[in-house]
Amino acid sequence: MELTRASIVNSAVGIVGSFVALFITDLIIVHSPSNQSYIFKFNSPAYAQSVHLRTVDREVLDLIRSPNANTDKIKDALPGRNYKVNLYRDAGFNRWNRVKIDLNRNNRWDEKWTIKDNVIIRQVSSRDDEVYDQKFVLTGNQWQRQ
Ligand SMILES: [Ca+2]
Repeated sequence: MELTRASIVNSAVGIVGSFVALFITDLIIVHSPSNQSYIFKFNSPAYAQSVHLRTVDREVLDLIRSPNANTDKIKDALPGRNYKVNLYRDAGFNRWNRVKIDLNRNNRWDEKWTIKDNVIIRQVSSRDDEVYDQKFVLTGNQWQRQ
């Protein structure tokens, strides 16, 4: 009898644990300069429209600030992430000058960035339909909505 009860409790804990794990993988934590954490559901408009630097922002900024490889394009420059990042160096530029980001890897770009004269502009498709209806400019460690 006790064994049966214990195994029922174990099963229940296992099931609840699975749901918690599923829930956690669907979230991403964004750190603000004040170290306060903002939690957004991954790929929600709130995530895409965040003015705070997200993990993806920090990784892309590291990429575009590092010296260029000898190529004009890198597909999936951050493999293994939930998001896909392509880098482009157009004619006339000696550094990466465009970035495309697919936040949920559904083959529709959620964001396109342009970098010119050290100004970084981020255009966001808040509905993930490649219609870029939001615009931000990087100012210090925050995105300034335009
Ligand atoms: Ca997408």
